[in-house]
Amino acid sequence: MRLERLTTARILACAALFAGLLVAPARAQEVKAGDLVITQAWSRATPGGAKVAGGYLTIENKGSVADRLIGGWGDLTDRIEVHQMTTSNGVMTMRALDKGLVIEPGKTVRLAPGGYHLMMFDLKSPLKQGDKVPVVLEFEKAGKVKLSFDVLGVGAQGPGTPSGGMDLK
Ligand SMILES: [Cu+2]
Repeated sequence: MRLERLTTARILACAALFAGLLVAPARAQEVKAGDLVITQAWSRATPGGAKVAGGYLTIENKGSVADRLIGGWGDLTDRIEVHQMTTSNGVMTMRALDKGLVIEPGKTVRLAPGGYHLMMFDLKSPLKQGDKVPVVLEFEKAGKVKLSFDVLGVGAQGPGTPSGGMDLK
């Protein structure tokens, strides 16, 4: 069992290396808004008919006061909520952060699968790998910030990961 896991990890590490050799370093989109710097905004392709999709990104607060990510909307969705995924006693639960997600000064907050994430509701069309999905995110202090999610593969864990769906075109 343990051996098997190690082997899988090795294969994944290999795949990552291999992908890294083939794919030119992706120039990550960097969006500045006031004291905030937002990078690595991405989402996942939605399999047949799914009406919701997650959104992930990294937010750095270079300022001296806290800001708060409240939510947003976009071309394909009228409602984006900030959610938190937690696991307790083996059960995963998701809840909306009604008061938003605080980005403390000097800190970097990463929204990623299994933790904080954005949730796009009532998608008007499916997300396809390779698409860019324009959204507007609303912050308490930085205001409305335009950016787009890079749509990766269905099982992607993030940009640049083996299953990240970096296309080789
Ligand atoms: Cu959610």
